[in-house]
Amino acid sequence: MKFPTHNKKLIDWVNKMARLCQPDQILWIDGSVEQKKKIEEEAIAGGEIIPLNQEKLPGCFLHRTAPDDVARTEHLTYICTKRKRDAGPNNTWMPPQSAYRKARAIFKGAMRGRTMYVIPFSMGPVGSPFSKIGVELTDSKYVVLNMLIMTRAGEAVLRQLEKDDDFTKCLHSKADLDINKRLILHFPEDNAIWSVGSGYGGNVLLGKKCLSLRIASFLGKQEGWLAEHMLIMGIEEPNGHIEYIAAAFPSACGKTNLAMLIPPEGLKRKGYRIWTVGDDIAWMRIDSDGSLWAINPETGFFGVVPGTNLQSNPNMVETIKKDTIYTNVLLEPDGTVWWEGAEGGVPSSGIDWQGRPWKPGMLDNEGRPILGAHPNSRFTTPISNCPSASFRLEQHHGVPISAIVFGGRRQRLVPLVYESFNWQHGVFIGATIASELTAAQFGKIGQVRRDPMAMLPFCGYNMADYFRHWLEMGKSMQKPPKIFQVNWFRADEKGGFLWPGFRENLRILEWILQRCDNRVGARETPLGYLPEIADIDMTGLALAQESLEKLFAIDKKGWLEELKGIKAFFRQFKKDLPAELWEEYETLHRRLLK
Ligand code: OXD
Ligand code: MN
Repeated sequence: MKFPTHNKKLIDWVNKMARLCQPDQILWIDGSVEQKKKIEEEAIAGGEIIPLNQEKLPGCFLHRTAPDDVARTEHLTYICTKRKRDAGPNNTWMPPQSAYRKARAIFKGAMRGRTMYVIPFSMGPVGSPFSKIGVELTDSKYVVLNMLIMTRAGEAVLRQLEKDDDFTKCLHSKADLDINKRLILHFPEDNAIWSVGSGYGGNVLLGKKCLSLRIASFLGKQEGWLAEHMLIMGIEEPNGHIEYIAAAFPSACGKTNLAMLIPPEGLKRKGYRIWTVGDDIAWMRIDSDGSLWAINPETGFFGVVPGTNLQSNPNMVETIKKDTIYTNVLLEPDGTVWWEGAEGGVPSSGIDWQGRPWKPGMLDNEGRPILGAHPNSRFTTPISNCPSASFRLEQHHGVPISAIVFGGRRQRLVPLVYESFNWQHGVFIGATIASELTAAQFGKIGQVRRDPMAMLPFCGYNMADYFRHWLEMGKSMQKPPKIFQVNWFRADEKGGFLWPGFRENLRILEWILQRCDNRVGARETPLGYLPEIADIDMTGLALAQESLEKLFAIDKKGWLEELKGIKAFFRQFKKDLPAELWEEYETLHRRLLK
């Protein structure tokens, strides 16, 4: 066959993988509108996607996954390093030889009767020193169409690969979509990813979690940069100056909503405006000015649909009106879509996410309501359609980061906001972030799961080494960003939220930015620097003084208890944990006892 590249490494690898998977044909994705259209038509004909009402939702499609293939399967996700120690205690490990052997047996002949698509893609602007190239081989048209939204894919990337032949080798096959033959394998030492047996985005859009977090975090450690599970947003201040922050939150804590918030009425008078750079992933490097700069390697949002409405996220409501692939939502009779928590009323009938007739109020065998959309149903949509999209998305060095924010969901203990004393203390805060599980999702209310830097499911190597890398990065910067922790979820004794959240969170970001250039003071506490309540602009927000005080209260006894959980978490890393983190632990302990 004729190859559209001279890159020998790429040609050899495609040939080798084709011999293994035995597709009927191979098609190289060039990124053209015509080719995309053709693949869409074939996907419609084969039932992989359903076109939606093109008047109301132009360029939009619906896809349904298999009912047991609706989320990332963490227990089938492996880090395959030669030494178990290098995967660390928080990853599931498999030795590379057995991983390849097991997967090869499933990939063998898996693409018979199908086309193998070759998707050359760039995470980050093509040719930027911040970017990385991957090539995904897949037998799924859904994957191709999603990758065309989420990444820069096509010919320009192949041209870049003529100059620099390095790329992440990403192999995916749906195979039989059998959960018993599903494996999501990462080989950081080979710069390779093999995913088989799934069609769910987080498992198969290999540029996303697999490359941009697991493999990239490993590359970042080797090359001196950071790949993080963070949103990036610009806050345009009343004087027109834009400051950028990067923020890490575990899943289901509102990253996407925060990244594109619309200022609350009370602050609008000041002229604030938000610019969205990214909602999920940040790649950050120390640039020649000695400070930290960040790009969002993606070009789309792959977000959770339920709960998206004008109250939670008006910019997203606007974004997903066109050029969007919906996965596992309800199909209405007029060819539009609906999900629980959508704007407007509940439809009187539809086809649910599993393709079955649906009416509101239907119950399953156990008497529970049958949902129209799966709770993890998704939209895949281009950032460029978002009304708050930053004008700096294509800039090769990204944006300068003034503040790093860590957050979790904590009903008690953690104040609404506080600032770390310095970088090392900030790394300790990030390393000990935890989030409470809600009864509806995971059982025991209040149970805390530690999720360092919100990277627990995404760090591609030993987290002790990852913490060390963070500490080293701080030493290499002339002007490191300040590090903060926020908690939008603190509750009163009855469990009611004390803080309204959503757009009101800008009031806290305003204080953070004022701290970054020393425009406002703070009080020193055992935890870090806390705001004077009067320094938070509360114009237009009626919140009782008592609630505000509770939001910033420090429960020393509770924190001493918390330290026990942190100690247990740190101990699993044994002697690998950087001494600096134990040092921070001890000094926090001493400050709390004073
Ligand atoms: C995501 C996640 O899909 O964090 O972004 O699970
Ligand atoms: Mn995420």
